[in-house]
Parts: sequence; structure tokens; C-alpha cells
Amino acid sequence: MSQERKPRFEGESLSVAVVVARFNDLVTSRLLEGAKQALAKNGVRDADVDIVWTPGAFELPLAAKRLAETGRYAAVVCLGAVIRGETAHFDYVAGNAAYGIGNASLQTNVPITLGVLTTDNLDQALARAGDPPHNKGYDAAMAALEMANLLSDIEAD
Ligand code: INI
Repeated sequence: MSQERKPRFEGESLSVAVVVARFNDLVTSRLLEGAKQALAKNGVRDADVDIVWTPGAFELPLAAKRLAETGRYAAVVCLGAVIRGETAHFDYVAGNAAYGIGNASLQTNVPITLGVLTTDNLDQALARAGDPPHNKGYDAAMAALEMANLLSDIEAD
């Protein structure tokens, strides 16, 4: 008999790493607040959340990959803000972040989620870093919890 799994977001027994880019920290610190709210709301203990900072979004994938490789985390959340108006190399920074994060997740088999904003200007970025549900850091943390639960369900089958 086929079965359809319902998404689960339980965080009680999970350790989660959050990697945050310092570039545009006005925005990324708000994404971090959103991510912390999502984790706390779903039972992840404060002591089980490790937060590390990178210089910019370009460096997120390597830090996330190394964290995932430690085996200590059920999931890693990546947070950044790449704003087109402020950079000519927007496409390189945003592209490396997105591609590298996806690649790091596949290489390590650890869910690594993409909470990296790519916007045309600061206002658009701030609008996506407000109070949940208008906070992409919150969304990326929820996706991390969902994927951690999904993988443990798959492994338990
Ligand atoms: N990093 C960001 O996270 N967001 C940006 O908008 C950005 N801009 O505008 O350039 C940015 N650049 C820095 C980049 O991520 C690296 O830290 C830097 O190139 C050093 O490798």
C-alpha cells in the first residue's frame, strides 16, 4: 500500500548550524532572527544551535560544507543577502552561493538550505527579512527542519 508522508518540523532532538554572511548584515542579522525563531518554535534547544559568520555569501558554501562534514548537525541553514544595486559581480556571488550550497548538500548528504536573498535593492531585501511569515531566514530554517525529519524517516524505513 502506498503512503504519503506528512511534513514534520520536529526539532527537539536536532542540532542545527546556521551560517550567516556578514555582508549586508543589516539584512542578514534579521534573517538570523527569523531562523532562530523558527528553530525555537519547533523545539530546537538554544544550546543545539551553532551560529557561524562568513565574510559574504560567496563563502557560505565552504563553511556550510565543513560544518556538515563534522557529522554534528542534522541540518545547516545558510543566510545571506546579495543586492544587485551594490555589486557588478552580483551574478557570480549569487550563483556561487546557490550552486555551492546545493552541491555541498549533495556531497555531504546533509540538508543545507538556501536562505540567500537576491534582490535589486535594499528595500526589497528588507521586505524579505521582516517578521515571519515575511522572513526568508525563517523559511530556510523551516526547510532545514523538514528535510532533517524527512531524511530520518527515509533512513528509518
Ligand atoms: N557578498 C554578499 O553577501 N552580498 C553582496 O551583495 C555582495 N556584494 O555586493 O558584492 C557580497 N560580496 C562579497 C562576497 O560575498 C565575498 O565575500 C567577496 O567577494 C570575497 O570573496
